[in-house]
Amino acid sequence: MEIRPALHAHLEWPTQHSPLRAATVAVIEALAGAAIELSRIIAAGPLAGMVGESGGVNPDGDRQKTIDIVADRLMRDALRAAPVAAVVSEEVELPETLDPDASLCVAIDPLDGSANLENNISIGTIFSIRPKGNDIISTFFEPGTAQCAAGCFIYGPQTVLVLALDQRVDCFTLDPRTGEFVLTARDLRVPQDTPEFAINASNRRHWSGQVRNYIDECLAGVNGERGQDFNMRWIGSLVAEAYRILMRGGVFLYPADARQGYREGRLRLLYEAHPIALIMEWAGGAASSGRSRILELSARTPHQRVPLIMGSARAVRDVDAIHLTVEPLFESSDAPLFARRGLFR
Ligand code: FBP
Repeated sequence: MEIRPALHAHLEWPTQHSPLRAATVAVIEALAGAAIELSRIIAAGPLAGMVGESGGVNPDGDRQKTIDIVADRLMRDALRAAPVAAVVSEEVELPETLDPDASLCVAIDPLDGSANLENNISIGTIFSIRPKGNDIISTFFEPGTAQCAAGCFIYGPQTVLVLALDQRVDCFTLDPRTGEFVLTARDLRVPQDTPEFAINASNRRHWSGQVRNYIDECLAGVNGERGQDFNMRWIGSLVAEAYRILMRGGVFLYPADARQGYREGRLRLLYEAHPIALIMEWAGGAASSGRSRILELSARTPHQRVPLIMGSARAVRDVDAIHLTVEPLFESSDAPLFARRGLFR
C-alpha cells in the first residue's frame, strides 16, 4: 500500500534547512489549521448558521457575506500566531502589521468566490508568501517573482491544498477521518495539449479585439485557424478553474474589458494572480496579462486588479501572440496594455 505522508511530515522533509524555509513552513501549517476549521464550517453550510450577508462591504465595495468575515478572521488569527510581519487581506483595506520582526509577508484571499457557496460549488482560500524586504509594506509592491511559496485550499467535494513550494507543486487532500492533510499528488505538471478554454462569454461584447480573436478562433474548431475543436468550461470560481487546469490543462482568461471597473480585469494581483501564477509556472504552465508575465508585475496598490490568462504554456503563448498582433481597444493608466489605436474586430 502506498504511504501517503501527512502535510507536516512532508514539509519537514529536509530539502533545505534555512530559517526562511522553516518560517515558510510554519505559515503554511498555520494556514492549513485554519483551512481545516473553515472547511468544516463550509461543509456544514446552513447548519453552521453561516449564510447570508454580514452587512459590511469589502475594500472593493462588494457586499461581504458572513462566511467572508469568518474566513478572514480565521486566516488572520492563524497568521498572527505565525512568523508574519504583515498581511494584506482581500477583506481589509490596508496592509496590517503583525510582528515587525518576523521574516515573512502574506497576501491572502480568505474565501475566493464565496458567492458560489449558495450553489454548493467549490470555493477556496488563496495565499502568497514572500520574504520581508527592508521595508515591511513595500515588500507587497515587489514583483511576483519575490514569492517564496503560494497555494490555495479548495473546499469542494474534497478539501484540497495545492502548494507551490521548493519550485514544485504538490497536492494534499484533507482526510476527514484524521483531520490531516495528506500528500495525494507529487510534482503536478499542467497537461500541455488540452483544447479547452474558460472565459465568461457573457462579456464578449465588452472584450478587446485580441480576446475576441482568440476565442473566435477556438470556436471555429477544426476548420478554423487553430485546426481543432475546443471544449469550454466556466465555473466562476478561480480556485476550481486553476485546479481543473492543473489536472486537465487548457487555458483560463479573465481579461480586461470595457466595462466600468474592469479596465484592468477583475482579479487581484497580490492575492489572486501572483499566487496562481506561481502555481502555474512551477507546474510547467504559464500566466500572463496578455502583454507581461504575471510574476514580473508589481502591484501599485494593495487591491490592484490585473487581466489574467493562465494555463498550459502553449495556449498562454498563443493568447500573448494575438496581443502582439492585434491593436488594443481601450485606454487605461497601464499603457501600453490599453493604449488606444482603435481597431475593433
Ligand atoms: P471575488 O474575488 O470578488 O470573490 O471574485 C473572484 C471570482 O469569484 C473568481 O473566483 C472568478 O474567477 C470570478 O470572480 C468570476 O467572475 P464573474 O462573475 O465576472 O464571471
